[in-house]
Amino acid sequence: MSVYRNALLILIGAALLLAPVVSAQQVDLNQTIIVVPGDSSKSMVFAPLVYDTITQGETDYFSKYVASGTSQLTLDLNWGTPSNSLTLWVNTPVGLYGPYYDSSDGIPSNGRIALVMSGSGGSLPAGTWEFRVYGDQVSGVEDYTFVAY
Ligand SMILES: [Ca+2]
Ligand SMILES: [Ca+2]
Repeated sequence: MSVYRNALLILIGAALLLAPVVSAQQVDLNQTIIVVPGDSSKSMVFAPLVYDTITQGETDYFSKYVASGTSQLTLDLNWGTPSNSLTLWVNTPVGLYGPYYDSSDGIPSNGRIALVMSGSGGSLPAGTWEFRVYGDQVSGVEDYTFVAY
């Protein structure tokens, strides 16, 4: 009887281990997308732009459909107040990327996160991408723009 019980406990233990294993596999998939600093001097006048505001602890969600064969995606989150900290998460079809901070684009205190994501195999995973802007450390109400193109 105790042998069966031990076997059952091992099975339960194995089942509990499944969740972290799956997470680890998603982390490994990060290698399929390359993220590099974007060009902060570039104008985004011609790109579709969203405007929103954020407070401490708030999360804003945006999404974009990435067509198959898309080689890269430029992300530009701009709030312009370096004393406030906003972070950017990118939920791709192959896993969650982030958080990205002001410093993630190589320019640590300009209140802006400019990144370029590209697929290591030549194209990005197609599907709906979700972008999360999070109010990491925000005094009052911070306004910002965000664009993904
Ligand atoms: Ca908001
Ligand atoms: Ca920056």
